[in-house]
Amino acid sequence: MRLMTAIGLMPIPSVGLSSFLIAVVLLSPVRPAQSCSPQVWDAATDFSSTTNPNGAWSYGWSNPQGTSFNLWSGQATWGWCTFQVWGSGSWLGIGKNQSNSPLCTCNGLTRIPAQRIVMHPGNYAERAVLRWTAPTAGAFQVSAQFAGLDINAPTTVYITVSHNSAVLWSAAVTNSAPSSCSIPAPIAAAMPATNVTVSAGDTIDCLVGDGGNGNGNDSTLVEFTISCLAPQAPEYQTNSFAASLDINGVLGTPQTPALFVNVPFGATANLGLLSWNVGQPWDVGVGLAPLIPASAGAPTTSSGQIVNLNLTDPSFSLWFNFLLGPPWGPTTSLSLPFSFSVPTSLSAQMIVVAPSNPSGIALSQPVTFVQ
Ligand SMILES: [Ca+2]
Repeated sequence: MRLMTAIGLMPIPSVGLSSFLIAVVLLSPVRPAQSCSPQVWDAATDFSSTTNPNGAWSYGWSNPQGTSFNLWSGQATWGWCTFQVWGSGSWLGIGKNQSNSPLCTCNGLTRIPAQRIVMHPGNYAERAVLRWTAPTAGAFQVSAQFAGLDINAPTTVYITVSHNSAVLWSAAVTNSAPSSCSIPAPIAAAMPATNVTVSAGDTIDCLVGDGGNGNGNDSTLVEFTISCLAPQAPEYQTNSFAASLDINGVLGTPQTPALFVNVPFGATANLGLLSWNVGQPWDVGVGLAPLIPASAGAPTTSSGQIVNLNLTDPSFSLWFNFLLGPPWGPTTSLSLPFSFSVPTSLSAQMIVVAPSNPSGIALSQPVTFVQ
């Protein structure tokens, strides 16, 4: 009840600002370097014949224009090969020779190197699509190369590598594999290493189309590699089990905070607070000013946590005058319904003492609520 009152009468107890600032600054002037994990996604090395999507990789197909994406849900055996591919039994599909020897007996006409991926367009000009979905925002480098794998006639395909709907590179592949299976197919087209800045969830696709002359003899070797150059540094703090705050369960991301705008007057929302640090001091900071992203100067702790509230905002306050209220608990979570009857704009972020954290504190995500 006290907390509900606190929310309803915001801003609540003032002060605490100076000590809060001191704590943050003393505990952490340095922002940790960002690193990538994993560093490299190699379509052949990562390939799965049983899972789709498979981590960042998805195996699918598109319409002839290359403007759609359909995820394969099942596997089939190509009539001219003995190994399974993602497909439906026609020529359209994606597979990998998972043996350590070249596959030389696919209808006697196709040479698939050991541990390499082969893609084939469809009978109705559908394109085979190998898709990578960015797990995080940042800068990545895309590399690809291709070769024809049929020996009775040149492979004739058209390759497109795209970032979302934007084409990064395209080329025709028109060559054949050597008749001797022990000789690798020569690379016919190579995409220069290309740096791309992506947002989390962006897609980078490799599409193999039939080249406009049908899909006969169009087996294509595909080497497709994406390397992380630098992940985008987080701009906003996210929740953890040590400190979690949300409104109606909505979570932000490292690049996008949880925002509630144009909330109807009188509408009831729910403030959720959670921490496993029962018995520890805690607090909630509240202010009317907009959030500050890390790149705009938000203080950051030694463990990389970001104080997104504007601590210099005159309206900034803390519920318990900076950790001076009752300790957190005895339950690990609180659910507090609230509503406003007058136009209100506020941002909030939770802080909990966390002895196991190098900075000594845990911060929740910031949330902004605007009526
Ligand atoms: Ca063709």
